[in-house]
Amino acid sequence: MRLTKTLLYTLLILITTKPLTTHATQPSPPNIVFIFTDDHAYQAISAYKSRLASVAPTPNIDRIAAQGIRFEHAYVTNSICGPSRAVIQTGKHSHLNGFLKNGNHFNPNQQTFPKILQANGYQTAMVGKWHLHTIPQGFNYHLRLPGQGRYYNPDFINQEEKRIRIPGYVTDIITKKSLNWLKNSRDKTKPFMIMVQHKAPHREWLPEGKYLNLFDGEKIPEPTTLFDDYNTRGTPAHTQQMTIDKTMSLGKDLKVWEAYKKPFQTKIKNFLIGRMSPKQKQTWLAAYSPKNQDFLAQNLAGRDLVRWKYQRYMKDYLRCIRSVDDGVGEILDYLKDAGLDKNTVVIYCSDQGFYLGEHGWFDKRFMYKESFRTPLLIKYPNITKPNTVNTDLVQNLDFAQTFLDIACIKQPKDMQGRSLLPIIKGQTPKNWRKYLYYHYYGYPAIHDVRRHEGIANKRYKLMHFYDINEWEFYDLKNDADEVQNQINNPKHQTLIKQLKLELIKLKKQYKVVDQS
Ligand code: SGN
Ligand code: CA
Repeated sequence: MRLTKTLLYTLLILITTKPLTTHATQPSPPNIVFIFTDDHAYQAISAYKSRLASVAPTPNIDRIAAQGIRFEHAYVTNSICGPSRAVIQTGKHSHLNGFLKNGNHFNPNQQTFPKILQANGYQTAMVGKWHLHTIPQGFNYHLRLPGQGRYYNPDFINQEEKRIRIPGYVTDIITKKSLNWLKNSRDKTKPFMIMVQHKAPHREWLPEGKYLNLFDGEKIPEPTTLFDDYNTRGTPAHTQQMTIDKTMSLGKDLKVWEAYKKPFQTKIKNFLIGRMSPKQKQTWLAAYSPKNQDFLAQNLAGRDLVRWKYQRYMKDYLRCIRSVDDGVGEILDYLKDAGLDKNTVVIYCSDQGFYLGEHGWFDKRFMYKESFRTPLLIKYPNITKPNTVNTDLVQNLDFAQTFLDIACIKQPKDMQGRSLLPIIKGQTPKNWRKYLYYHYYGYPAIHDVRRHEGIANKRYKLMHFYDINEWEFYDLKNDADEVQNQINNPKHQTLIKQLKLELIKLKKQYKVVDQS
C-alpha cells in the first residue's frame, strides 16, 4: 500500500514537472540563494542611488546589482510581513493562499515553490525569520526564529521543534548558520535553494556591538516630506499611528530609557538590553549612555525633537543594515571561493518597503510608494548583463514561478505571477503586465492603517479605502512624493473611471473575493 502511494506520488511529479534539463550555457541546474530582509527600504540600498547612498553605502548588496539587475519597479501585493512571505511561498495573492494579515496561520499543506523544488531533486533550506506560524515544509533544513525573533542571543526553533538559544547577534548567526549548511550539511551532488531570511532591520532596530558608534557625528539627510501635513490626503493618512513625532517612542524605539521615571525606565532597559551578556551590555552602555545624556541635556521640543528622533532612528536602522551587508558579502565570497558563483542565482529583496521618515512616518502597510515598493536585485551569472536597470512592473507574486523557471521546472497553472526569467535574460515579453493589484487587510491592528486595495501602473495610482469608501488618486509623474491626492480634480475624472474599470478586471483575473 505504502509502495503504491510512493509510486503514485513519483508518477505525479513526473507527469506534472519537466525533468531537470539544463540551460544551454549551464552545466547543471542553477543553485538559488535568496537573501531576504525584514523592512529593508530601497532608499537604504546605495545601488538605488537614494538620498542615503553616500552616507550609508551598502557595498556588498551593491555587488549583486553591479553583476546583475536592479529592479526599479518591484512591488509587493500586501505590504506586511507574514502575507508577503506567504505570497512568495505560494505565488498566489493573499486571498488565495489564505494568509491575509499578520497573526494568520499559514496552511502548510498547500503547494509551495520549495516543496516543488525539493520534489525535483533540489536541496532546500530556510534560515531565520519565518513568521508564518506553522512548521516549514519543503525544506531539507530549517532553523527559524520564533515570531519576530530577538536581536541579541536569540532563540531559534530547530528541526526537532526544540527552542534553542544561540549566543551572538541575530544577523551574524543567520549568516553563519546559512553558510554552515552550504559548506557542511547539504548533499553536494544536488542543486540547492536556500532562503536566508534576516530579522534586521525590523523594529526595534538594535545594532550589533561593533556598529554602535557608526554614523556618530554625521547628519543623515532628511526626506522632503518629514513634516507632511497630509493636506489633500483622505482620512487614513490622518488617523494612522506611525509617525516619528507621536508613535515612535523615546524608550523602546530610540533607546533613551533615561527619559522615563522608574519603574518604567527599568522595564524598557530590561526589554532592550536585559538579555545581553555582561560584555554586550557594557559595550552598549559605553556607546549609548553619553549620547543619551547629551540628548537629554538639550531639552529638545517640537520640530527639533522630531529631527533628533529621525537621526537616532535612521542611525540605528542603518547600523542594523551594515551587519546585513557584511553577511551578504560573506555569502557572496563563499560562493566565489567554493567555485559556486558561476552557477548560482543570487536574489536580494525585502518582505516590503518601509518609511524612512517620508510623510513623517516609519512602518509600512500603505500602498504609497515607500512601502508598496521593495528592493529587488538579481544576479544570474552569464545570463544577466552587469549593471542592468529594469523598469518593468514586477511583484513578489512572481518569485515562486521565477525560481521554478530557473530550475527548468514547469510552473503550476494555479500560480498567479509570471516568471521573471525572460526579463532577467533581457527579453521582457510583449504582453508583460500593465497594472499591479494591491490589497492590505490588516485593520484593526497596530499602526491603525485602514484596509485598502488599489491599482497602479508606472504613471498613476488609484487607492480605495473600502471600509470608509474613500478613494485617492495620484499622478506619479508630476507628484513623485504622493502628496497631491487628485481624486476630485475634474481633469482626471475620465482616467479615474478607466482605472476603476481596470481594477474590476484585475480583481476578476486574480479571483479576488470582495471584502466590503
Ligand atoms: C511589530 C512591530 C510593529 C510592526 C509589526 C509588523 N512593533 O508589532 O511596528 O509593524 O511588528 O511587522 S514592535 O514594537 O513589536 O516592534 S512585520 O514586519 O512583522 O510585518
Ligand atoms: Ca516586515
